[in-house]
Amino acid sequence: MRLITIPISHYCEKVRWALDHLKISYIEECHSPPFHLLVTPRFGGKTTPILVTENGTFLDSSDCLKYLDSIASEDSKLYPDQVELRQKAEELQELFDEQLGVLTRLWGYSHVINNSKLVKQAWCRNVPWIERALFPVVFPTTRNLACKKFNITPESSLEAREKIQKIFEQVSDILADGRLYLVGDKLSAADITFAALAAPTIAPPEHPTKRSLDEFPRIMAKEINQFRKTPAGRFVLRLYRERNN
Ligand SMILES: N[C@@H](CCC(=O)N[C@@H](CS)C(=O)NCC(=O)O)C(=O)O
Repeated sequence: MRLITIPISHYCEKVRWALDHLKISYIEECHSPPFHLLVTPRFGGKTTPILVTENGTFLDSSDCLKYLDSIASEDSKLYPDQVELRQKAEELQELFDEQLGVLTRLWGYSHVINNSKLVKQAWCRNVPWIERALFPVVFPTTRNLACKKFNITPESSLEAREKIQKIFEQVSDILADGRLYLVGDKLSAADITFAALAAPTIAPPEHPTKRSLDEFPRIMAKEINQFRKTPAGRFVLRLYRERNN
């Protein structure tokens, strides 16, 4: 399988996690914005992740997980068997995909988008040398486009933070009865989706970016610490510790 990514993308991280969890071997092809746009249309898409398989190409992270589930062995399914539980997992996944992922991206970028050093580290990990070399040339325009596209402003960042806190509260409430996973008694697509899409606000030490908290701007690190202290934040830290074990 081939996984086409913008490596920092948390939607890509979600699919990477599912592949690793299922112990499926794959090649990750990393691109930095805007160079992904030279690659994704070849597969009929625009955004990343794109998963290329012998049974077809999947252009959305949840479609990738559903495909991976369909080929997973009975004991390592990503979605619960039981209809009600599966429905719950899909509902949570949709909430995280449609809201949490969009909000954490906005919040994360609002803290770093004007810092070309941090953005370069984030965008250029494992990408072809030519994309890395052209980063200084494309960064100003790409940054402006990203700010416009994701509506990154101080006000929207504050609003995003509040909405993320609300979703964290929802997740903390689900976990309040002491359960280990959001749905059912083992790791499911709902957990992977939550942890991967929440990761920009938690910066788990085991995350593939291997960022430590002192590399982030001070205010961002302070807010990450606040997110980490919530039950939902501690859940993300635990799932990352257990990842690949
Ligand atoms: N719903 C999509 C969202 C994917 C997405 O937004 N990917 C972003 C990276 S975080 C992307 O590739 N953006 C580049 C672009 O819009 O050109 C999914 O779950 O796969």
